[in-house]
Amino acid sequence: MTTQAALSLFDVLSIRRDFPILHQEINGKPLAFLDSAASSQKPRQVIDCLEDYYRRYNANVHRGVYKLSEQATFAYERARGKVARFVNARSPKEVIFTRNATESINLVARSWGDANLREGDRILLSVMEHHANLIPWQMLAQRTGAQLDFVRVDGEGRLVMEDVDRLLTEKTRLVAITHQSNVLGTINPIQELALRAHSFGALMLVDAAQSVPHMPVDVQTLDVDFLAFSGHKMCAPTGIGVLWGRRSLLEAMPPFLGGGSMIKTVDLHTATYADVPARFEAGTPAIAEAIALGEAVDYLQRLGLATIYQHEHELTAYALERLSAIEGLTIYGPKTTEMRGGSISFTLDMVHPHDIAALLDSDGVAVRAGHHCCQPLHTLLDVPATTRASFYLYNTQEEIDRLAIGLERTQKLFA
Ligand code: 7TS
Repeated sequence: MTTQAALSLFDVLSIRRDFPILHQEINGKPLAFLDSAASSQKPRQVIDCLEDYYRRYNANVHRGVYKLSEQATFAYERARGKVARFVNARSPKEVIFTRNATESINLVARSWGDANLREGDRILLSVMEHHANLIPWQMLAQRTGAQLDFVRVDGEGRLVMEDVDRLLTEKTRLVAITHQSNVLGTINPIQELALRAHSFGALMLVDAAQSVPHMPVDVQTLDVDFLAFSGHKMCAPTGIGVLWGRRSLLEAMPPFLGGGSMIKTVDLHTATYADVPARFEAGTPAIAEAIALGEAVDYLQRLGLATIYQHEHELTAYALERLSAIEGLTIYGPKTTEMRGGSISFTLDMVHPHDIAALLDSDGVAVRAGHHCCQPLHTLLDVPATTRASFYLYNTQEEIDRLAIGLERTQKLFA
């Protein structure tokens, strides 16, 4: 199928009509939003859902016996069910609402990590991890005396799988690796990694912040133990994230935060804790945001994650082709779309990544520049920063043309 044909099957123009924010001018030019890896835009269905909650049934959950509280509780728990089905969890009890992927990973590090890790234990990470899947393990290592090992990446930005074989031992208690790199775009072989981790008795945690929004993710097929992701990267509001965990593991884990809603009984000196997931949801949760996450899941599922993935795949192929043709431009990460998602980071000779982003912004093209919270990876790539374009379901070929034209102009300006 040609790129044009594939794109036309996916009715991107009608999808764009769902996203009010896209229909505006920036610096006198139509907005081309190419920074969805940082945070996605929201369709009107999700915005309306938030408003509907506050207008019609705003109330705290799991406490009131009155109508509004029951309605809010029902909608909040229904959203949990939608998320559970979305990742093919065995039960909604395996879904814990957090603030974001960062908090989900910290929850595992604090709760499971502190209870289970000892001096001499090892945690296997990769050098492409976002700080969210690095710092919590550094902190855990400092608390427990555990040590961190790192799988390297090759010149194409792929994990060096021989490192996995070399570094995985009986001492490894956890493998924590990203499903899709937010810098390189690399999609990692999670199923294979989980298989190898389990063969050494280690658990497998997946940072799915960049995969769940973009492709079908099934925790049973992947056969992993923990999966963390954020609502705001998948058309939902900020302030809501998810930790999926295998139920037997969650049930054995101590609480992360203490407070209301996470207890069974309390006296002045001790308490017993609620069952999962309530045990891990202390305090008033992000009710509206969780309900709107459920709406975002409905929205993505109506289109189909395989279809969304295919659309982004076509856009990425086109972008790789266009950007590779620009003189002095270096792309970091896989140069083909095989096992690759739609985050493309690059440098342009003689031009600072921030200047590129600023010049593109003057054309209405929004991209991110910096180390993208992956400073160790940038150190290894031997660049302080890159510029990154990232795509989602509402992006078009025409926006990639504008990116490429803007980059060609920038290159000429600085040549
Ligand atoms: N993991 C990965 C792979 C990410 O890309 C991000 C956010 C996170 C974890 C953390 O997500 P949060 O919602 O908890 O903040 N990545 C980016 C990015 O690439 N640009 O801005 C945020």
